Amino acid sequence: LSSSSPTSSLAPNSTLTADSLLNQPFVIGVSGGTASGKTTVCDMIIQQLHDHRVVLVNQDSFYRGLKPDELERVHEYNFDHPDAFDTEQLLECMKQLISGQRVKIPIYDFKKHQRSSDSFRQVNASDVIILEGILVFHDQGVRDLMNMKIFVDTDADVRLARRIRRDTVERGRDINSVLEMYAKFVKPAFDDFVLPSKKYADVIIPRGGDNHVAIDLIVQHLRTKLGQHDLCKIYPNVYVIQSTFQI
Ligand code: UZR
Ligand code: MG
Repeated sequence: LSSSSPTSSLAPNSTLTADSLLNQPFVIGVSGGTASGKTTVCDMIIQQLHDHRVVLVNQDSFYRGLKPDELERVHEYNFDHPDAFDTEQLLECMKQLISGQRVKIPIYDFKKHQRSSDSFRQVNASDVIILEGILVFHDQGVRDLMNMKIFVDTDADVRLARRIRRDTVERGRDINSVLEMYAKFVKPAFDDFVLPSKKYADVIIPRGGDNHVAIDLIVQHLRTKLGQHDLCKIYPNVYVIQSTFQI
């Protein structure tokens, strides 16, 4: 423990000051290509941190609902482009959550390409906030809110196979339209926007949810950080020396 004065900010580069530990939740960004296993990785982290308050925010929830003319030509709509998301609203929600407020998160319907007009998901303040999505590292403002950035790196053939299964079983699509969309939008946007954002990651997990060792290491690190958080609550005038972490 050190008595040097901490700086007060949302700590970038996975470092935390006593100030940020005291007042703000730990924010984790989880990115990666479509069907890479992002949701599985998040679920595993949440499961292992069962004794902490953890909340999961999906970037998918912030898809803009399609306007009637866009709905008519839905096959020409690029859902994999950064502009498909309402990033302003995502930022606003994240900032409120980080400041300890309860927020309402929109509910997006993947079959209708619309947001629910009358229902929201109510999310309470937490110790850990996980923000998950294909493009959560794209916007600098969103990136700057994160204390740890994880990129789930899964081979493209594995992702495409999973994507076909998911879209036909869960999202009511036929296989031809899935393949057409993949070639026209999903793959080019992965190359143009998702892959370039991998450079911002602190931790890269190969093979996604199958990689138990990586998830154990991440959870161990989080437990250390959250332990420091508890310590700061008990001894608010004592500062924690910053530590770094790499896999
Ligand atoms: P994940 N998506 C849809 O299929 N329909 C929509 O209404 C909105 C989004 C897809 C989107 C992207 N692309 O590849 C994927 N398309 O959801 C991102 N086409 O979700 O990270 O869970 O794969
Ligand atoms: Mg997902």
